Amino acid sequence: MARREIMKIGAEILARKAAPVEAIDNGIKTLAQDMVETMHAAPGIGLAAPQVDSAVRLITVDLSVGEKLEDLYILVNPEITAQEGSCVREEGCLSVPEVWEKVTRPQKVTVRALDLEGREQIVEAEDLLARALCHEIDHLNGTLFVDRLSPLKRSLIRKKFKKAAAKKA
Ligand code: K2U
Ligand code: ZN
Repeated sequence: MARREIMKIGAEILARKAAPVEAIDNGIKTLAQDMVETMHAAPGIGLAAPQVDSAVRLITVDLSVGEKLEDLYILVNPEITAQEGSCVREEGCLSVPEVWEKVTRPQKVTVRALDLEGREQIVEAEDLLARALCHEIDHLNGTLFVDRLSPLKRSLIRKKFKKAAAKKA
């Protein structure tokens, strides 16, 4: 178990479509455990593998942030198979520090995925759990929540981080 560095907006891997997990081997299981530890330490209620520099379709979600084991989801090759309704709520992202903006998302989603034992699981989610699942699956498709804001807001935010990165370089 080890925490991993969280990639920030501007990192190419965050804009790429992650590859499906072909075999749930020890590498994937170690990555999953490291993602759980990194998510809890952030703290966060979700994390996607590209955020820790691994371009594979693996996400972790835990609304209890480590308090309740039954709240932890480790989902391999997750897919949204149904969605319903719409709601707006402020979102943040561990890869876009200090930015909180309202994002419209489905109120309910059904997600089909494999668990680390390779068993298929169907997750019926609503409200914040639905939002976290959509937010993390977006990461697997190279979409950040800022890409769902108005073009003006999105360009202002991207420019701000580009300038900060240039200063650091
Ligand atoms: O993927 C990430 O960057 C972690 C996100 C996940 C998330 C964002 C907005 C709404 C749902 C999930 C967050 O940074 S985790 C931090 C957090 C904590 C409590 C409530 C919302 C977000
Ligand atoms: Zn995020």
